[in-house]
Order: sequence, then structure tokens, then C-alpha cells
Amino acid sequence: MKRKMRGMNRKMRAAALALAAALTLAGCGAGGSSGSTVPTKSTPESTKSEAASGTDSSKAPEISGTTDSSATESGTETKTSPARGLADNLSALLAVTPSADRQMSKLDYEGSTSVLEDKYRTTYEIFPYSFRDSNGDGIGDLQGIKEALDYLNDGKEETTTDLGVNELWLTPVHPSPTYHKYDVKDYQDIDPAFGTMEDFDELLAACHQRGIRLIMDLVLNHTSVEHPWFVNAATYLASLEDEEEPDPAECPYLEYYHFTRTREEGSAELDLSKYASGNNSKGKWFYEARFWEGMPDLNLDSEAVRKEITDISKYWLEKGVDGFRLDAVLFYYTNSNDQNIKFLTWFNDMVKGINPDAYIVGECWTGKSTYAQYYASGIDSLFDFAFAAGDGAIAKFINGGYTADVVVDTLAAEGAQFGEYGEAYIDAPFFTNHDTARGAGFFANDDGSKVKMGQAMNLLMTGNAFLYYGEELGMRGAGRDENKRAPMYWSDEKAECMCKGPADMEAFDMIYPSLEEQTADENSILNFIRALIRVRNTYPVIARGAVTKASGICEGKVAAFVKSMEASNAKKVDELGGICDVTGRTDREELRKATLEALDKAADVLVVMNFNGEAKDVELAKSAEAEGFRTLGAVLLASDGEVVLEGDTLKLPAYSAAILQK
Ligand SMILES: [Ca+2]
Ligand SMILES: [Ca+2]
Ligand SMILES: [Ca+2]
Repeated sequence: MKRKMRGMNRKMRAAALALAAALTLAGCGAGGSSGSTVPTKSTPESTKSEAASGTDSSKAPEISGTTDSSATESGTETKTSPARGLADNLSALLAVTPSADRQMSKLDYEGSTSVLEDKYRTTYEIFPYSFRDSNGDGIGDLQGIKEALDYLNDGKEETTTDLGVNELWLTPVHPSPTYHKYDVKDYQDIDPAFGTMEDFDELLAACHQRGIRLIMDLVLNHTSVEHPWFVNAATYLASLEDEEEPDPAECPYLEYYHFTRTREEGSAELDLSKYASGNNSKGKWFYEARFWEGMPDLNLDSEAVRKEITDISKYWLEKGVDGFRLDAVLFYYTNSNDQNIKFLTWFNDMVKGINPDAYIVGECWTGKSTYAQYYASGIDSLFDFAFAAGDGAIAKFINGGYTADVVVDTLAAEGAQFGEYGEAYIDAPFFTNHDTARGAGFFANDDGSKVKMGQAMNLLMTGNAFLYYGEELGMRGAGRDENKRAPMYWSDEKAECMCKGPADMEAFDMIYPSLEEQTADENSILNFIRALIRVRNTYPVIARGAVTKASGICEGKVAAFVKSMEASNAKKVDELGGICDVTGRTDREELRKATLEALDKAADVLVVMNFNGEAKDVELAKSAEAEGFRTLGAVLLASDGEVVLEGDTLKLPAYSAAILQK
């Protein structure tokens, strides 16, 4: 395969670490960690999904949004992969061949495969508790993530053995009483189970060395009841005599939350006895807690709270963190999109004032016509729920609930729909996350081809596309939230790096083999996803181009669309501050120029995807939009066969995709 390096390629690294990825993975060999007996608190995140589903009152256009109702799985058959000896595993890992090349049998492109230094990334979501354990306690940790970086992206353009993601989103890593850590006790520290601040600094530096951006989850809707702000306020209230009115001057933390004398919608009763032994007060206090009593909602109108949020953001941004994923923005001010958008506007201005290149993505779990409006706040991205989860557009399309026509029309319409509210919008597509069931359960009678094609749809979308850890293996997990956060399936062995997973996770077998086995199998889901991300990285227009349906050939289960830079807003984004050189070695203005230049040169592509379980001949001449695209670029094969272009006829085997150039 051809590779031409351009000036943009600043990710070249000495080849000295060539074996590092394999060796690091091999370190995850036999060893002992088992059992899951650590008790944890119940699962507030589950109430969150329910709460979220209940609030979607938007009028649905064709494909408007989604709620995760996918508590069940279509997949039925499970197979347990045969265990192998450590020696075999080791040699398999050392022999990591670029087997992704089979699934990407052709990749013909004159451009550089280096990633432009803007915000159109491929982001890997890590749930730290379950990802990778470095010290044998069965709990994933920051050092574990650092060990896995060579697997995620080794920072070397010439190697294709890594996944190729170039941004990580860590779900919360702050001290918290729960395994999921969405109830924070201290926003400026690291949970001891995950490591130390030094570990975090090391991880961040290691990411940046590889050109990987790191964004953190920021939970601003609520804290933990164990946060000192709440404890302080609750203790003060418990100290009051019957009917005595609280004095804000005596307790500055009162205004941090919404305390009331009467029970309001979404409030929980304060257990005064917990805060004052021998409390005899007959008075009652309640506090707003939309998700559960352990997560008191913050009063985001409070200037003092906003000052705290500013300090917290500054703290992490000054460390070099590249941005934030904002949890539960829909609940900042429950039932008030206007207030939520105003708050996000304040937050965005504050963050960009500290670092104009910071990236912000919001979780606004509702219908698309509503979350589209949140782009008015200026935050870069909002998760595109309409395409995600078991009842989202991608899974429905593959399961026959929508035709390609409808799905691609929806994709094509997003530019105008989001652009209406924020000209610098960057869509944030995702297929699954830690709140949804996993993709492997979405499809009946699947041998992995549909899982692969589901991710193909996701990762060929325009924007900053997200991939949840383990989805590149087709990991399984549905039902209760803990199941969706199962241990990353590194190995079948009782490997040292394997996590024990959440205590309340049910026992279930994976459908597809471990990473170790999939690495060696050229037809594996893993190698397909590697090839897919490589295609995404190779053609800048895939992540950045505007979508136009290739009418005439986009029908049934054949999705066909053109990605074009002409109508794209990518340059606009860059002009507005989308450049982000994580390595910090290049002059920003130079980088901006180089990026814009590269975008000027980015060639348009035609994407044709066959989601049929059989081969299809696509007559390109039937589509005016497909005119001129007669050079086969990359090919993605999720099943057997070969893609052939004969004149105007594109022959696509079952479950395959082709990228054509002019
Ligand atoms: Ca650990
Ligand atoms: Ca590489
Ligand atoms: Ca709230």
C-alpha cells in the first residue's frame, strides 16, 4: 500500500517502540485475579436512563432521537472460545500482522494518513473501572489505561496494528462512593481506586505524545451526597432548632443546592439524623435529587457554584486536559431548555476563554429536534442519540426498520438542522455507550457481520465519532447497567490486567472471542474496526464532509452518499478555533494554515455500503451524485468476497463497503 507523507505528518515517531504494543499486551498474561465480592452502592445510572427516557416530549420527525429501551438482546448463541496456553498467546501477540489489511483489501489514496489537528476525531470511551487493571486488585485504573495506549494508538503512522483512535473520553475518575463515579466527592482529585494525580499526569502526557487528545467527564448537574459542600450544608440544617430559619451567612453551602421545607417534584428527604446525632427537630428538609438521593442537584444559578465550576475547569485545562464531556445537560434545569442553553453558553465561553481549542461535548439525552437547539450554546458537539442504541437509526436500519433512503436523508439533513443553531457544530455520532446495551445484542442471526457494519455506519459518519470500549470486539452486555460495563475482554486467561467488573454485574458469556484471539484472526471484528478507523483517518472528508445522498442507488439496504468538502463547515470550525495541537510543538498559526490547506486538498468521496446478506451490483450511472467517482479507494469487507468495479458497475459482496474517488 502506498503512503505519501506530507508536511502535516507530525506523528512520526522513532521505530524504537515497535514491539512495545505487543509486549505490553503480552504483559496481560496468566495470573490470578478473580471474584467479585466488593459491595458497592446501588445503581443510580439506571434511574438516569429511565428519567431520561421519560422526558422526551419532542415531536419525532422520521428519525428524531432515541431512548435506550434495548434491555434485551437479539443475539442468542454464545460460544466460549477455547483457552490457549500463555506461550501461544504470546507468540500470537508478537506476531501482530497488519491483518486488518484483508478486511481493507485496498486502500488507494494520495493523501497522508495522518490526522488533521482539529476536533474531528475518533474518540474511544473508557469506563475506567472495567477497562484495565495494572496492580492486580481487579479494578481498572489510570496506569492500566496508560499500558493500553499502544493498543489504542501507538502514535506511529507507519504501524497499522493499533486501533487508531485519537481522542479518549474517560468517564469520571474523581473520588466517589460508587464504581461508576458519576457522584463526585472532589472534582480536583483522582479516586484512589484509579490511582493518583501523578498517574493522571503521566497518562495525559503519554496520550499527548501519541497525538491522542484526552477529554474528561464533567458532572455538573449534581454532586455526591458525600461531597463536603453537601455535608456542610446538611450538617448546618440538622443543627437548626425546630422551625428556625437557616441563615445563608452562617453556611455558604446552602445555596449550592436546592433545599426546601416541602417535598417538591424530583426531591428527596434529608435524613437529619445522619448529620446530627440526637437530632430532635420535628422539621423536615428536602433537596432536589433528580437521579437518586445520593446525587443532590447543584444550584447552577449560584454565583458561588459557578465560581467553583470555573476553578474546576481551569484546574484541568491548565493541566492540559483537552476538553470535557458534559453529563446530563438536560437536567441542569429540569424542563427548561432555555435555561440549560444559557448555562451552557456561559460554560462554553468560560472554558474557551481559558483555552480556545478546548472541546466540549454534551449529553443531551432526548429527541434530535431538541438537542439540535443546544448548539446555540456554542459547545462544539452534542451526542447524536438518533443514531445510537438498539432502537436508534443504525440498528433499526440494519434490522429492516428503515430503508437506506430514510437513514441517508436523515444524515444529509443534519447539516442544516444543527447548523441552524450553531455554525461551528460538530456532530458527535456514537453507536453505544455506558448507558446503552452493547451492539452485539442488537442483531439476530449475526456472525459478526452486522456488528461490523453497524460500527461502519457509525464511524463513517461526519463529526467526532465515538466508540465505546469493547465494541471493537463485539462485546456483549445488556439489561442492568453493570452488564453494559463488563470487563474489557483482553484475554480468556485469568490475566492480570483483566478487571473483575461491577459487583452487581450478572454472569454471562461473551459472544465473540477475546482481544487476544481476535488480534490473530484476520476476519475478526477487531481487525475490521481497525481497518475502518484507518479508512476514516485516511480520508479527511469522511469525518468532515457534508453528506449528499447518491439518489438512484441509495435504496433498500444499500446506503450510498457523497462526502464533500465544499458544503462542509469544517473550515468554519477551524477558523473559529478548532485547531488543537496536543503535542504543543507547532506554532498555532502555522498549524491552522496547514490544516486549512489540507482541508482544501481533501478529495470528495462516494461511500457505498451493502447491508444485504447477499451480493449486490450497484449501477453507479443511475446516480447523478455518483458521477465521476470511478476509482476504487478503500474497501471494507465485513464478510467474505471481493469488491469489484467494472465500468459503471460496483459489485459489492454481502456486508461490505467501498470508498470511491474521482
Ligand atoms: Ca487496579
Ligand atoms: Ca499506528
Ligand atoms: Ca439539575
